[in-house]
Amino acid sequence: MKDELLELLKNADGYISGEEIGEKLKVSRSAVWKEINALREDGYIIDAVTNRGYMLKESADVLNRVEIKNNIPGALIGTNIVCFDEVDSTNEVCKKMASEGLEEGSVIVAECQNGGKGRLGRKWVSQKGDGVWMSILLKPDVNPAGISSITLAAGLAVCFTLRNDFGIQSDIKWPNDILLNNKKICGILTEMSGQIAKVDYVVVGIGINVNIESFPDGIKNTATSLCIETGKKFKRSEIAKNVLKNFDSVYKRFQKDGFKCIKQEYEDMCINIGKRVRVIKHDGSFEATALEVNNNGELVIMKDNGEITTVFSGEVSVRGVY
Ligand code: BT5
Repeated sequence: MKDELLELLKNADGYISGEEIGEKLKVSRSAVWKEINALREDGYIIDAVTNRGYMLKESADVLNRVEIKNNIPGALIGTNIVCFDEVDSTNEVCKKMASEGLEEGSVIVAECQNGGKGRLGRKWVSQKGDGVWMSILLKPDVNPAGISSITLAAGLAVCFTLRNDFGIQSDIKWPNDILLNNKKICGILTEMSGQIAKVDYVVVGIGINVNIESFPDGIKNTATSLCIETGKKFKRSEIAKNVLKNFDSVYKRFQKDGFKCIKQEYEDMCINIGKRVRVIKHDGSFEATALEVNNNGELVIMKDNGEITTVFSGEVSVRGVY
């Protein structure tokens, strides 16, 4: 009932009386009062005036369905939001729920992950209340080779959101990192379930460091948060909602024409293009110059001997040479 009450308060034009809320939600006025207080405990500021009722003055920094849901008609991504307080990893929860029939476009969100994951078994620091840790379920009609560019599409949506909706000049580091002032602010982990020629589903996990004030020793020189870089706190649900909205529109274009239709926008935000990169493969590393991202989402590089070749995201890790 808390979500329904919040929805009523958010959609009300000014004050809404306890009686009207009670009628709409089919509960007593004292039950309304109890839920109003529960919302206040979450951090919502709600005005109560005798004979007029309640008015929402300010939303809280909480991740809930009402705050995050994508209400744009025809949207696929973000119309069904499932929130948890603590999980091991939102990707794991999403995969489990996918196997139980979770609908496409659903998003699993958690306040805290005690087993947040990066690629190749690496850990993702996901402390409570300070970040957006979420996973999106997609069922794309592509072959498994095309999956890695979904990560690029998600990265584009995050970078676009930070730049265009929040005025934060972030960059993409190919393939899956979003950087702010050369430090990592967001990572993306895409996992797939399927057979050789057919994808059953894809889970796109996005971790954004929002209000984190300090990081553990191991990553404090490479990781950062929106709060550290801007000196401001952000409402995490606003970031999550905008990312989902933008990912929805990027993904729709991607589904129609593949990576090539978002290639230019991606390259414009990609910090590596025209720069020196270090390509780290399992059998050694070398320096090269990044030329472009091709229509398949692979990074085209020129080796120092003039040879032009491509690297794809599953194969290598690319470090900037700054
Ligand atoms: C990634 O891996 O960057 C993918 C991160 C995906 C996290 C999301 S959160 C929601 C969903 N559920 C999950 O369990 N995961 C996804 P990779 O490129 O392998 O980078 C991992 C490396 O980044 C680590 O080895 C650390 O060096 C560093 N790192 C760990 N936590 C970080 C953080 N919060 N911010 C910045 N860097 C971090």
